Amino acid sequence: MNSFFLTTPIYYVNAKPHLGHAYTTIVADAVIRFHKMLGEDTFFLTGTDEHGDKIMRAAEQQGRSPQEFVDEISASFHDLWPLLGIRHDRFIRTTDLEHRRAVQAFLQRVYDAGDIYFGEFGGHYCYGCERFYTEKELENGLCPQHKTRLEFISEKNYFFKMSRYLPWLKDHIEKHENFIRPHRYRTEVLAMLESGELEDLCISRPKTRLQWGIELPFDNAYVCYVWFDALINYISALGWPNGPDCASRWPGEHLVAKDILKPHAVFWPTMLKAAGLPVYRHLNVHGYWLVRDTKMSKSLGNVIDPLETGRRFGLDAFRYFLLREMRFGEDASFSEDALISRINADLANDLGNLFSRVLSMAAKYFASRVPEPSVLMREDEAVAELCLHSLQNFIQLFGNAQFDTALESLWETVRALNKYVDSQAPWALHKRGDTARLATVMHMLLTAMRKTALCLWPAMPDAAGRMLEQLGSPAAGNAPPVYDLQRESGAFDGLAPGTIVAETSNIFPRIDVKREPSGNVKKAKN
Ligand code: ME8
Repeated sequence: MNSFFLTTPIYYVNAKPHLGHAYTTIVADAVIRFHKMLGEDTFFLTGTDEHGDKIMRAAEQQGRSPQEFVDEISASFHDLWPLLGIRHDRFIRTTDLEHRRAVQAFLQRVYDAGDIYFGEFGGHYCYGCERFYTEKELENGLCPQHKTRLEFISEKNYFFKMSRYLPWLKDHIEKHENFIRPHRYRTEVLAMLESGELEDLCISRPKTRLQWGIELPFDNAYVCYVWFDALINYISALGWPNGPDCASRWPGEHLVAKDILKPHAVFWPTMLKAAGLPVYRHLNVHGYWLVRDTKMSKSLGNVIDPLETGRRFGLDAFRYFLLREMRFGEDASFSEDALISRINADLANDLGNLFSRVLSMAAKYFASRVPEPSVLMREDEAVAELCLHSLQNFIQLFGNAQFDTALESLWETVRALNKYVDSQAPWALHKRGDTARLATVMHMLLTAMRKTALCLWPAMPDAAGRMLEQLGSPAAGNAPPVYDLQRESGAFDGLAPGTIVAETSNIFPRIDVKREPSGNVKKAKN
């Protein structure tokens, strides 16, 4: 069995989770579910990043000890994920003992190999980014991310000889087209590598300045730089260096937003190479969720609460929206208007309507039993072909991290099925007493609806489960996988004649909006 290992970033615990974190983790959950349906042995890792100045300062501001502070915020991430339908296999915290040991083992290994040296360093330090900036990287003297004035710090530190591995990295990226995807980020990283701006990486902080970190195994006056510590979570969670899971599950894939492209695309692969480990398979990079054209972030205070939004509009609809609305790799705008439009257009009108009209016709004409089809006509064959084609497209696109286009491809079938209902007019066939033709049309519709529902399980596990149940198929489970997507896309089958289906369906009710004079959207009660 193929194994598939996927990670999200481990989130900083300086504030509570917001829509941005929820997006990455929901996408990861959907990708994991998709790979389960391909019959793979999946492992899904997420967690929290708990060391460093940023956390230390946030704890100090609240007058609390760092440990007490990180315990509370880490729990708010840990406890949120199941409420968003997310099922991870492991939640790692960088304050875990096994992680700290793995980081020390990693440091020692790279040190012993001669890739860590001691030297003097000066740079503009941003506490928000937890990194030094060179003069060239500043924008008008300010941090390019946080737009704050930076402090110049000069001190003795340990360095990782990253520059030694940069030619190898460039070569690797050039040879593996999809190593970093979408392509715009691959291009960005290659430009970074060609610019000559990358140097060795400062990987320590003197304890005189920071204590909240992992002590270097070869010098107890220093702690490890938070990024060097954090990236190692991707293997420490698998029990590296000695755990058996590491050998069977690594290399995996990563999912991150563009804010942390450089540590994942440059630091991490060179660190792995220096430690003699294989590099990851893919780095999947998405854009930012914007709110009124500004990046949503904890520091800007314009955050959307994912739990509240999921509860108000329905968790499955919310998950669908996130996957469908953002073109993976590009920025997207979040607004309740956009969410409501998607729910009403795609879910209520297209998909919900299809289910409700077809199931009520099946109840009326065949007492809710799947009828036996008779001879297929050209238009029936076209429906079957389109359905299988869109499933195959879906599999290819979803597997290639093009989630929005994958769902769009499914909707081609959903819309075509609604048109097929209109053109075949089952009510007219019934009136004419053409039962054989009516049975074929209804059979085609129910079979295609079942295939569509299967593909929706990764994005909308609950709703897809209910759709499948309405079609007399068991809801997809977590393990072992009930449905084999690859096989399902190869034959237009799956619904045995005689199967009992639901009499009605109302999975995605329309949301009626009333506008307040202020322009705020108010959700009307259903
Ligand atoms: O960077 N839009 O943690 P972090 C989309 N601890 N995604 C967003 C987002 C937005 N507006 N805001 C945040 C860190 N994210 C490090 C990672 S990994 C070894 C260490 C998501 O809490 C997105 O996944 O700042 C982004 O990459 C991540 O949160 C940053 O989380």
